[in-house]
Amino acid sequence: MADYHKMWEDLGMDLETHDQLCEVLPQAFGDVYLSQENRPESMDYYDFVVSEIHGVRPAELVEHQKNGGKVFGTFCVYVPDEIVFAAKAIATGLCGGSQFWVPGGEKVLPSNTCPLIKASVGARLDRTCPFFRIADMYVGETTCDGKKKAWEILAEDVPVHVMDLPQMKREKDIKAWAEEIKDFKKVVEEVTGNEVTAESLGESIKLINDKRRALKRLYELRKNEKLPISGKDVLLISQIAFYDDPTRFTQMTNKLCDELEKRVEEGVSVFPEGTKRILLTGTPLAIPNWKIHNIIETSGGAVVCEEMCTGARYFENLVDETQTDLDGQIDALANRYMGINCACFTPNRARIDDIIRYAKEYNVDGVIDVNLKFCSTYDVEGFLVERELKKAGIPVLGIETDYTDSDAQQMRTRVSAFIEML
Ligand code: BJ8
Repeated sequence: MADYHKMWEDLGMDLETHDQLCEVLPQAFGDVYLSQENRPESMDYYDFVVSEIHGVRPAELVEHQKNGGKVFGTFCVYVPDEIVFAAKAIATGLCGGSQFWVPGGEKVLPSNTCPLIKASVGARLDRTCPFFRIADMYVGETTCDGKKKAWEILAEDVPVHVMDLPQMKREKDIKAWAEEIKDFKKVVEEVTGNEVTAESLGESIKLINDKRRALKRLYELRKNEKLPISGKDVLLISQIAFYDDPTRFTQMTNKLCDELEKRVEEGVSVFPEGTKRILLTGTPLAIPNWKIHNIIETSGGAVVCEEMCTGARYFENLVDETQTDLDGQIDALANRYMGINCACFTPNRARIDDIIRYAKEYNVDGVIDVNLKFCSTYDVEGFLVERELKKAGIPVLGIETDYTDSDAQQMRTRVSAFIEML
């Protein structure tokens, strides 16, 4: 990896602690990823991005700032990146998926807080992630209670704009979300000094839709009986989608899909025959949280679809590209984003319908409902999800976990027993 210490120092990072993270990540990545056999060649690109995760992309963001551009950090798939890109700014995901950042978060948050929130707050306050240092503004949202309160703590250290996400999906809620998007547009315009026009918004709608189309194309390939790519690799791609330059990401993902289509034609599979097909549902798996995929795929299973924010919720449904004026475009954004089915909504039957539909489309043998500890919305919803899946005759296993490895052995035992039973 190239030496980025100067950039990290300029970003005010805690270099000593950060070096510890840089030491463990390549080992973890090697163990989980590079040990796989017969990976598609085009995975080289994503491997490179991960090997330089705190270098290459942060350097591009810093360059963008040097040229007068702004960077917005986001934590949730309801926040419309289109508005940010339409103001010539860059949006980047900021969710933390490593235990490394959790103790930092626990300095200010109760320990019985979801690890995703603790890691995100820890990454900021401990100054150990360049993305968290670079963002000029964080964009929070009123999804779960833990996040809502975490914004107040983060706002003492960095400018935060919070979007008020409705928790129901009535007509008036969709209108309210359109109003929130309008307010967000104003904030972005003020921070960047650039106006969002119908033309620039039209372009960014197309830009982000193209990324969604590429991801959808990738997922379609996983419907094949012979799987041309592992679930682990697709997870990595989904995680990188939140950080990477959207144009380049789309191009590289389409290139990968070309290779995978050839594999499908030639009948190449990365799994032996008889491998059980698993659908994952639940809370997001922020980078570098690869635990559940790794356990499944080294226990006789293959992950073929994720009904998660690091998965189908991120790319399903396009924004209507036919609108030509700002009001129409913002309504189109509100409609598309309010179509996401997060457990913070009530009721949320559409999520269960999605899971059952995916289970059929991807021809799965079983579903694993995997949720982060202390995430009460997904935990409570898990009861309904699991009951409805059983009713539909789909085997399901519920797992609650965090970012530590302390439960890995126990998880492996449960996952293996589940897969054997399928
Ligand atoms: S749309 S899932 S990205 S809120 S932080 S809710 S795990 S207790 S992340 Fe999320 Fe948006 Fe919904 Fe998706 Fe639970 Fe943790 Fe809250 Fe979480």
